[in-house]
Amino acid sequence: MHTLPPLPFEYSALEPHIDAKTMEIHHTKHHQTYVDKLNAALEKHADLQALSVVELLGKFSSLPEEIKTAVRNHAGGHANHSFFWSILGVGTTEAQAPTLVAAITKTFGSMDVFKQKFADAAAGQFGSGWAWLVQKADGTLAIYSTPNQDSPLLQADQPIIGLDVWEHAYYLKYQNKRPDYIQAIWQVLDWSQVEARYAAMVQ
Ligand code: MN3
Repeated sequence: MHTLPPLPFEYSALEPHIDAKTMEIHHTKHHQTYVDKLNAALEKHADLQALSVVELLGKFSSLPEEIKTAVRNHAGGHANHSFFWSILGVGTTEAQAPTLVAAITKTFGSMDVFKQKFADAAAGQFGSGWAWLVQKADGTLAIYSTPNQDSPLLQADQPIIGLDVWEHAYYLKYQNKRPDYIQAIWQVLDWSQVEARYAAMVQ
């Protein structure tokens, strides 16, 4: 059975950038629902129940047709949210991500250009979805958005930074002002965590 991972911080930890009520509902209601629906989808597939969501998404094309949509949405939702919580936190700076900042600067020209391209991807995602910085299989970095709960793992890309742009992630505080919420990510990103992820990828 898949279970809801505890948040690595208090619901209020990201105030005022992301409010406690949003974090509580997002974690205990939205994320929990993906976990529950994934477990329901795997009920009749005992051979798949021991796989992690990363493993499930990694072998997506070989999964039984009747559970593909549920895995795409709910293993995707579970993986995306678990990832998202893990890279959030206050009190770090870009200086704590030297390997990643060097790679971003080399790829996109500067951190400012990178942040603008990431914001453009997040703002440009029509309807619900996510914005991502990923490492592709060839080792290059890329920015894109995905609809719904589609995970970069579906195309064998490794997420480094992700931002949930579903309205449930920001509507209580930001209402229709998605661009303001997008800018808040730079106040609540745990650079030491994303550095650790990226450093492990490029070793
Ligand atoms: Mn969400």
